[in-house]
Amino acid sequence: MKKTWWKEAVVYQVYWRSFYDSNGDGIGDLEGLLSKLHYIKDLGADVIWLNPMYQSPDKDNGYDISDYYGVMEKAGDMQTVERLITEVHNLGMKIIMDLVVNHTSDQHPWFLESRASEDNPKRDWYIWKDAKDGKEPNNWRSYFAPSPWTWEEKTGQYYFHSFAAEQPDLNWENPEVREEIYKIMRFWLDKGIDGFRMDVINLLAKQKGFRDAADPYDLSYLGNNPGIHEYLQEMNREVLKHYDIMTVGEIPFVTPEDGLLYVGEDRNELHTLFHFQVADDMPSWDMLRYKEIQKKWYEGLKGKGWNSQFLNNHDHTRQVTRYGNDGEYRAESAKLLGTLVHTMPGTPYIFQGEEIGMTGVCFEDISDYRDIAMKNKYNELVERGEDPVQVLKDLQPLSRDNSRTPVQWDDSENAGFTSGSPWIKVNPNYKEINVKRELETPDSVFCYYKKLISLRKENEVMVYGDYEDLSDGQEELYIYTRSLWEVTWLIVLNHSERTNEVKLPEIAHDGKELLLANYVEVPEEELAQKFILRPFEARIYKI
Ligand code: TEU
Ligand code: CA
Repeated sequence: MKKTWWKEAVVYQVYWRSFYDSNGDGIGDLEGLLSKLHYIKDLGADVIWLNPMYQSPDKDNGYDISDYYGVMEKAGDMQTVERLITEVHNLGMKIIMDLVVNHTSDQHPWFLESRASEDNPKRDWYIWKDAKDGKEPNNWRSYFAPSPWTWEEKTGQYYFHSFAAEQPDLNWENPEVREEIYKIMRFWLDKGIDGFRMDVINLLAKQKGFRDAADPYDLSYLGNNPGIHEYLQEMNREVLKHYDIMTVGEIPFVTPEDGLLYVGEDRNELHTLFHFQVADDMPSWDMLRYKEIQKKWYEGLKGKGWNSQFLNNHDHTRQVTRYGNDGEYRAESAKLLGTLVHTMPGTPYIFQGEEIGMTGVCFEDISDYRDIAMKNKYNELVERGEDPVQVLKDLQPLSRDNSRTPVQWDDSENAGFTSGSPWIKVNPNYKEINVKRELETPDSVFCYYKKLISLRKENEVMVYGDYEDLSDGQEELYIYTRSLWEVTWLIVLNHSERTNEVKLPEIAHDGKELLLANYVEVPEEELAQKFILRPFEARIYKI
């Protein structure tokens, strides 16, 4: 497998509006990020993934863009972005930005033109369809709305949106659209950014005919449709291959089989991808399922394509709450999950705040929630007659706002995130969980992450090593190796609130060197064949 910088990198995701507010308006901003770059550098991350900061009415926190060449006022301005790129590079890091080109804002001038009249030259830049028997053209649902079709009275047609009505989908069949997007991409790459995280990139090609779905709630009809690979290969030819960058596609509904079509090294499409077999499809921890997913992806991509590892982002509940234990074993389980993400094959991602073990929230009132997906869903169900209290309760655990609360910097008011009033409530546990305290505590989650990351830098086995699961069928224990040439690492994890006995594989019977552990004291006189793991204990050995 070819060695590249983006395989060896650790990516740190900055959801800037919740990162750090520099001017007291309650919203994080790029100036705030600039002032905290040293923190990210100190952690050891190599690449920053910056969520969208383009001009936008901000209905979906920047994923509804009205000007791809402009910067959202809340975030900063073009000079700040340029300074950010320079500063990140000066610190020896790289920066990738979101590319959101499946849809635009309904306020984008292209859409304003498109909706103006049926004969407007931009009409075909979006997807317009006649009504069918006086109703929507098909029975599909959209991510954020009951239907992906919104009626436009003026021209008597529906337009299509995979997400909210304020996010109309572009028509990628139109070559003018594609050319325009490539121009935008070159503009940002020429400014010096180091790549793109490509928002729902497998949704660009739509199903021919828009036929009714057997199960409208299974949204997979939205993605992986014929034509998608031609678009991505064209994008690669026209833009990507001319730069030394990294591209990571956000690819819902993808399986290891079709994943290779996107990231196969001989395919000339993308470098790596986010699949959602864990984050979207595994609501709570399920060890057997997780192992199965990892195994299939490893075997599917081995030697041919590259994976990404993450357990949360700005769309998913914080990992320690969802997949760990955010009570008694918060620090231990946060470290255990970090160990997993950083020792599984693929490029690891850290979502801001994860490195201090931030937890999810549960707001008391729907008015405290900001996320359009949550609010739309709530309204839909309540309007349908369901009990508002129950609806809120059902939606809370997986609300995207769970992970969007401000980064907790210290124990001062608003967790030191802003001197004003934060755009979304701060998690009340900031007095206990905050960066300041983490930096002062030698065995904190932050310090553990720092060690994990530096191990990766110093040891290629963690990046390029073969993976083998030695714990098939075990529901609480995970024992696996990574090996490269003569080097073998053994990772042992106990994902449980109980103590468990681990029978070690024969290769690990003698001569183990402990590289990292998430408990301070590790008994020295352990048996060669087995040892005891405490709740959420994780260790990495060289054997
Ligand atoms: O997310 C796509 C999306 O629908 C996710 O909510 C979903 O959980 C998963 O990632 C894919 O199945 C992207 C952005 O990350 C999200 O913030 C945007 O709201 C959305 O696209 C629309 O642009
Ligand atoms: Ca601000």
